[in-house]
Amino acid sequence: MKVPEMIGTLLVVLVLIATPAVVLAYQASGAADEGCQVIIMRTYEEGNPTPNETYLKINQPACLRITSYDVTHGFVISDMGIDAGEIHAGKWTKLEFTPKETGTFSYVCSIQCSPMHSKVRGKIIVTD
Ligand SMILES: [Cu+2]
Repeated sequence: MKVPEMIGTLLVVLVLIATPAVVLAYQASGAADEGCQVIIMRTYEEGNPTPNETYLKINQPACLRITSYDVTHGFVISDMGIDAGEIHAGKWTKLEFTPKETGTFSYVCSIQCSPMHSKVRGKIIVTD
């Protein structure tokens, strides 16, 4: 094989491998859903969910993409009647809803995730 052919073959192989890898990495990053805000659940020992405060607008469709940094967590916003179910490490859960009231709403983890489980919480802040 001549050098230009080798370079051409190498480029084709690189594109064939790189394209799916980039697409998968992008989807796994949680950035695939534009307009969704990301919440990463963590045990209290690992620093609690980040960010700890998430800002939403009243009467505007909200989208949260939630994942876990460590173990399986739950995600419940009691005052909004929302339960996102189990949040698994490395997997993404998409939550869509429209806040109908302004205020600060706590969310909590609903699964025994660590000895300090009852302290795993964050805030959803809905503004005008
Ligand atoms: Cu927990």
